[in-house]
Amino acid sequence: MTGVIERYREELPFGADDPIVSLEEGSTPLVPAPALSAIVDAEVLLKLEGANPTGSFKDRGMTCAVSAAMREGAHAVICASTGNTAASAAAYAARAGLTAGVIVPEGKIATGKLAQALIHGARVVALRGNFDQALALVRELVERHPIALVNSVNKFRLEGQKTAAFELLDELGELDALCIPVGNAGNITAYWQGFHERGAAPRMLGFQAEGAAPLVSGHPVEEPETIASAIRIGRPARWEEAISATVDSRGEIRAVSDQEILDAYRMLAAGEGVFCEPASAASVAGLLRYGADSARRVVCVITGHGLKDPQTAIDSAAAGGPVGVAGGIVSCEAELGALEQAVLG
Ligand code: AN7
Repeated sequence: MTGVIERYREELPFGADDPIVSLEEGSTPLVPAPALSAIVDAEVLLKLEGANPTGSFKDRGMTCAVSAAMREGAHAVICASTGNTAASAAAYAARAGLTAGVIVPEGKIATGKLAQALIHGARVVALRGNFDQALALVRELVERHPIALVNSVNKFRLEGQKTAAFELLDELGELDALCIPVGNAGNITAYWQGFHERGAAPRMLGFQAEGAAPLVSGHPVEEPETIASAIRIGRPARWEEAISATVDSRGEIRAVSDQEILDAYRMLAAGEGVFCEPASAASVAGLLRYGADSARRVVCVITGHGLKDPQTAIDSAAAGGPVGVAGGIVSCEAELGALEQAVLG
């Protein structure tokens, strides 16, 4: 397979001679979700963006942002991030031989994402502040220094991420609704751009965590809070675009609670065999809470892999769940009788 620039080059702002930095992202699985389909009485499919090279949808945008940075002769890239953008920027910069700086809210990003940024050789800056402060500062920083900003305020990020909409249309022909988690609102904007360019208009159903839902309340949240650390964002950079996408598609942006996110997270893992990170489960939590309306075919975007955030999985499994997830770990002596008891008891 090829990366998204090669696959969709005629629909992207790259010529045949442009340098391309790719890890063969995109072309991710679109799997049916029979258990969910039965619950909501619609055909539900899951777009598994955690299957991208660094484990999230960010790679689609990063191949474009870093390729464009190379074309412009940049030597360094930088981003503010709740974790996944940092991991992706670090990987693509390493691939390109560029320096990467990532600014993350201190103590607030999942372990796997931190591990990725570090091992790919990025300079990791832990900011004593939240994502919104990090993004505001980094935007000022790039005004003063020749460093390419690879957050989704960079239009090449959206260009790359719109390819996920192309893949859905190429595979399904049509769909009625798209359920998607919303943080900085780049991805919902990119999907809508992709659908629009192809003349399609599924309803865009965006979901924010209750404690970080500025697009639902209509005003910025100064101190956003949610277990879904990836979408702990109070001042989305693509605010107007996200609102336009939902208005133009007759969709909506609504809130789900952390409890609903965790219930959906466990349901996906135990009921569908799909392990995602908590933020990704917001799309499914929203579908479960608000229903499919009249949609017959719904795609939920599963934005990041569950292995990004192992601690939440361990804590969550130990706490048990509504779908009968086994509790903690069963300790056992190295002896057959004890093992029989442990396995069958
Ligand atoms: C798994 O990495 O903002 O609405 O800095 O990691 O486009 O922001 C991550 C966002 C959904 C929300 N799901 O997408 C970052 C960052 C996952 C994410 C979102 C993010 P946007």
